[in-house]
Formats: sequence, C-alpha cells, structure tokens
Amino acid sequence: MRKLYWLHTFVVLVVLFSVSNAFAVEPSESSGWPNLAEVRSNRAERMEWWRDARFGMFIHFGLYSVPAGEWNGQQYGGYSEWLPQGIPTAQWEKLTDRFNPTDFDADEWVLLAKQAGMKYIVITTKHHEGFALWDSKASDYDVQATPFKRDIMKELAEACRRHDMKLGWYHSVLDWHHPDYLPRRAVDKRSTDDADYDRYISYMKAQLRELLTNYGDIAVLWFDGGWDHGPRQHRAWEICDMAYELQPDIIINDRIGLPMDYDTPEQRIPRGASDRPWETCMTITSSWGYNKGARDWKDAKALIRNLVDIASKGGNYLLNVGPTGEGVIPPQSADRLREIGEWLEINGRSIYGTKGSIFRSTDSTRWGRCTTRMTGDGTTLVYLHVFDWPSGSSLSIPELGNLPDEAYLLADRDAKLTARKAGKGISIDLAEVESAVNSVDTVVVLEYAEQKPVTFHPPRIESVSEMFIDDLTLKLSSEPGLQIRYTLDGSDVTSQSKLYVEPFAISTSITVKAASFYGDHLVCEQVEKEFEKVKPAEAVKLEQARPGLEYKYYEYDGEVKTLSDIDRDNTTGFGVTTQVDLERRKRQEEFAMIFEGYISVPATDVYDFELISDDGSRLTVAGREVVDNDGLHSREAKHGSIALEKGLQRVRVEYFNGLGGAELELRSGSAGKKADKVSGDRLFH
Ligand code: H79
Repeated sequence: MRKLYWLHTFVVLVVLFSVSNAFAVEPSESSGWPNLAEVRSNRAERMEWWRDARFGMFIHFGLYSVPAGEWNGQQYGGYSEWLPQGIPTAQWEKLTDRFNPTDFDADEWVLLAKQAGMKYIVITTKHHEGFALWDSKASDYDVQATPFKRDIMKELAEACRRHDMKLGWYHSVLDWHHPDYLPRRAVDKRSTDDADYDRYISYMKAQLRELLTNYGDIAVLWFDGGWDHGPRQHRAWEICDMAYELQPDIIINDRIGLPMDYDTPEQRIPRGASDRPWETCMTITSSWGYNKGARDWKDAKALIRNLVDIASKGGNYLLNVGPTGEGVIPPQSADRLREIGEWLEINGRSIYGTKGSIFRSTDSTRWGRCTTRMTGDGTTLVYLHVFDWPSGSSLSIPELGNLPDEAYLLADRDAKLTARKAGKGISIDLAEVESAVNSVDTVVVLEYAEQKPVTFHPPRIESVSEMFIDDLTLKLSSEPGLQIRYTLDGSDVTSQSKLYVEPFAISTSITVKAASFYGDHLVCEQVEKEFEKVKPAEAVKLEQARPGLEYKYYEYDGEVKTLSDIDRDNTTGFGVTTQVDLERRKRQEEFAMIFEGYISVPATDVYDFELISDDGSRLTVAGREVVDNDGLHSREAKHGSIALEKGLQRVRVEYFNGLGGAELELRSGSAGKKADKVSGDRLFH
C-alpha cells in the first residue's frame, strides 16, 4: 500500500480557516490597477442576480471521480479530490486512460439543479490535480487525452444556456501536475531546477483565457488553492483584469489572494451577517469529489435549514455534488436536492431575492430564523422560519415591537394568524394552523404595509476614534421607531435620562452609556463606551534627517513562531530603504526584517495605522506599541491608533516570515479617514 503524504497539511489548514476573513483590505487606488474603480463602482449591479439567487450547485468532477477515493485496493474516506496529493504525477496521469464518463448528460445535471431550485452552477474546470475538463489548447493534460474526448465544459455551457441557468468556473491556482508549479509535494521527485512560477501563471492565464472566451457568458470565476503565494506572485490583478475584460459582468471570489467580489467560507456558516457579499460552499457528504466510501450524508432537513440560516444572514449557499466516474450524480444527492426543491417550490418567496433577518443576531429568533422582503410598494414582509414548533403554539418574538397589518402562513395565504402584544414584544397564535406544520421549516409571514417593523436593538455609539486631542463628535444611532437616551456621568440610563437628538461634541475623557426606548419602555441592554482625551506624543527634533528607514535583515532555520524568537544579534544584512516592504529580502522563507527611523506627521492629530502582513509583524510609534500583528498567520490586517504631534516621530516595524507567502505593508491616515500606504518620502533616519 502506498503511503499518502499530506504535505503542507498544516499550512493549508491554517490558511484555509482564515481564508474568508483574511482580506480586510482591498488593493489601493494607487496600486496601478486600471479597472479597480470601475470594478468597485459596478459591483452591486454585477452582483444583483447573484444576491437574489441565494442557492447554487457546486460540481466537483475530474480524474479523481474515477478512483473515487480508492487507491491500490485501499479506501480513503476523506476528500477524494485530495487523493492525488500523495501520488506521484506519473501514476496519477494514467487515469486519463480510464476517464470515460459515458453516462454524462449535461441536460440532466442542469435540470436537476433547476429541480432543486438552484439558480447557478459552479463546476471544477481544473482541480488541484491539474487536469482540464475542456479541450485546452494550452495543455495536453485535458479531456482530449482521454477516451471520452468530449468537451465537458462546452456541453454544460450549452445545456445551461438552453435551460436559462447561470454558469461559473471553479479554477484551481494550485496545480500538482504542471512542471512550473511551485512548491512541489513531497512525493513529487521531478527536478525543480527549471521550474518557474511566473511561467506557470502565464499558463494559467492562457487556460483561463480559453475558458472565458469560448464558452459564452460566464457568470462566476471561483478561484481556489491560492494559498502557496501572494497576489503579486499570482499576478492576481492582471488575471482578474483579463477576466473582467473578457466577461464584463463576471463576479470573482476571494481566493486568488485578493478580496475581489465576494467571500467564500468553506464547510461552515458564519455566525452573523457581513458587510461583504458571501457564499458558504458545502458538501452533502464527507467529500467534494465522488467518493465510494462517502458517509455522513446530511439529510434534506439539515440542508434546507442551512439554506435558510444562510439566507437569514444575507449569504448564498453553494451546495456540492460529486458525479461518479460514469458521469452520474449519485442518487443520494439527487434525492436530497429534489426534496429541497419541493420545499422551495412552496416557500421560495421567503428565500430568493430576500434580505437577511430584521434582527442583528439569531438570538432574537431562537425558534428558527428570519428573512425579509421589501416589495415595490413599500411593504415589508417579514418571514419567520419556524424550525421548532413552540409548545403551546404561541410563537414569541420579544424583540419585535409593533403588530403587523397581517399575519399568515406562506404555504397558505388564507391561513390567517392572530398577532398580539406580549410584554414589550409580540406573539403569534399558531394553534389554528397546527395541522399545517412543516417539520423542516414552517414559514409565517408578517406583513407591514403602513409602518415598518420596529426591532429592539441597542444603540450604536459612533465616532472617528476612541481617543481625541481637543474634542470629539459623537453620534448615536438606533433602529427606526426607537428613541435613544444616554448619560455622560457614568450613571445608568433610565427613562429620565437625556434624549438623544443630534450629534454632540465632548472635550474631556468620559464614559457614554446609552439605551433604546420604545415609548417609555427600555427595550435593550445598555451599551457603553469610553472616550479618552490624550496628549499627542511630542515630535522629535533631528539635526539632520536623511531619507529612508534603516533596516536590519535576518535569516534563520527552524522554529520561529513569534517576533521574540528572532535572534537579534544575528544580522545577515542591513541598509537603508524608502519602503516598508520586502524588496530587500534575500530569500523567500524563514527571514525577518526590522525597520527603524522616523515618520513625518503632517498635522497634530489622532492617526490610525494599519499593518498588513504574512506572517507576523508589529508597529511601534513614539515608543508605544500601536499594532500587534505578531504570530504565524496568512495575510492579515490589524489596526491601531495613536495621537501624534506634527513633525518627526520615531517609528519601528518588525516583521518575520516562516514558510509560504510573504507580505508586508504599512498604511496610515487621520482617524476616521481612509488609510493610505505610507509613502517613502515620509520616512527618515
Ligand atoms: O475543492 C474543494 C476542496 O478540495 C478545496 N476547496 C473546496 C471547494 C480544498 N482545498 N483545501 N481544502 C479544501 C482544505 C484542506 C484540507 C486538508 Fe486535507 C486538510 C488538506 C490536508 C489536510 C482533507 C483532509 C484533505 C486531505 C486531508
């Protein structure tokens, strides 16, 4: 039995779990990326169909569908598309002789997606194994090398067009087959002497050009496996630029090292809503690619509730199927998808085109979930998804303040329900509709025509920063229909406290406490925030300020997990640089850099600094630690604030990279304003 080597397992895991939230930053306007402003400005428009769609089909199909998790008589229960990771290329390649999915029928796949109520399909054009499922001119490792010889992507694209289904391409940046791809797996014994990652990117670009040129409208580009390198090495901007040029309406996910259009939590549903569009991708069973040993099939009930949970948080659900080596979607998957379709047939109006919950947290709907629809005539429809039928058949919504104009079951508009006031909130009497209970999710509709629903949330206390030099403007905000009362003397908020009317300024250190009121009733927890008046750090007088920062460079081998593990006596290089970046490094991994000098501060003010790095970093200004971004991690952005006097201020940036991608960037701006990359002409020593 061949031993499977899980190279980079640790790195992959660390990266993957942070992949969906790692990119708090977008490339700046000054990055020289021509289409950026346009990409941003028409994003909402491009994504409109996708936001309404809510539900898509993910298809994992490739050479791995043939062995289906089995190698040399041994069954591997995990991700079948990861099986090739432990198998030398020359052996895996031979599967091309056995790839012959004669039962593949593109119409069947598309019609199943339709039946399931899915609005788009994303299929693996090439997974990590490197095999292309279309007729690729850029490679011989494609469907033409198999007995099948049919262009699977072409047939699917045509079927999608016939049945009015949106189609997207999954494409793996990671490639275990291409000789120019680096780094290599442990089992890959081919020499790396002539390998050139940049040439690999040119190859990937050529393949993507084919996929985005020859197959009609492509709705989505779904990158994966971009964790071995940073966006610069992937030439991510150039690649995305090409995609937008060839397919102006395309939307691109976040896995080529840039955040692009939407985030992609994998195999998990986030706790709450997000500012950025997002899509949870998930398997029905324990593998993406078909696996004969598949177990743990999620039942239709769990899948429907996942879809509802996701919709209630404003996300999309990309649910995976793995067709067999013969090209058939397993009946266990197909059955479940049809069941979801049946539920959607009746309840789809509570999913498609909806917004998330009217509540900030799922704690407000402990019996299930909530989605919302705004109709053209200004009516708000609140969909209450009842997973757990309440004992006593009275559904309590303690954080919803006003009665709807009408309440009824989505499945039966004539099944009118009675809503009544209950405590500060309301409750819905479900006794009469007991017989209509859907064991998966019964949807109750609350119709607000005349007024908007009033939800009980704590106020938000907003300001550009939490520290200030002279004075600071505070703004309190809450939900429509609620009033805010607050105190500035540390006492608790009561119905006698001052009523908030408009933003106000403070000029001493204080604690603000605030709460929401509905009529005379306090309807939320009190919130509080401290604001500190500070003295700006004094500027430094220098006899002579020379341009650039001084830097020291270190190389090390072995265990380094934090900046404090670096042996500071062991410098292997030093000099002066005008940029806080990694240009001066002499190798890609296991090195550290420390930059020291002065930054010129244009005006006395509170400044926000942002330090972006892969792996760890730390920023010290005027002798105070401002940003701590230390530790082994993928690209991560952290912030910190400090009050500074105009003039020169001491600055130090410490950085190290373990294995894998390396990146460092420092940004700064006045508190509350956009932070820009710190330009070289502001740095001195
Ligand atoms: O295409 C699907 C996965 O193959 C791909 N992304 C989705 C959409 C993916 N790549 N990496 N990962 C998912 C996560 C990595 C999991 C791993 Fe493992 C843990 C790799 C090594 C350890 C799973 C378990 C594979 C081998 C062992």
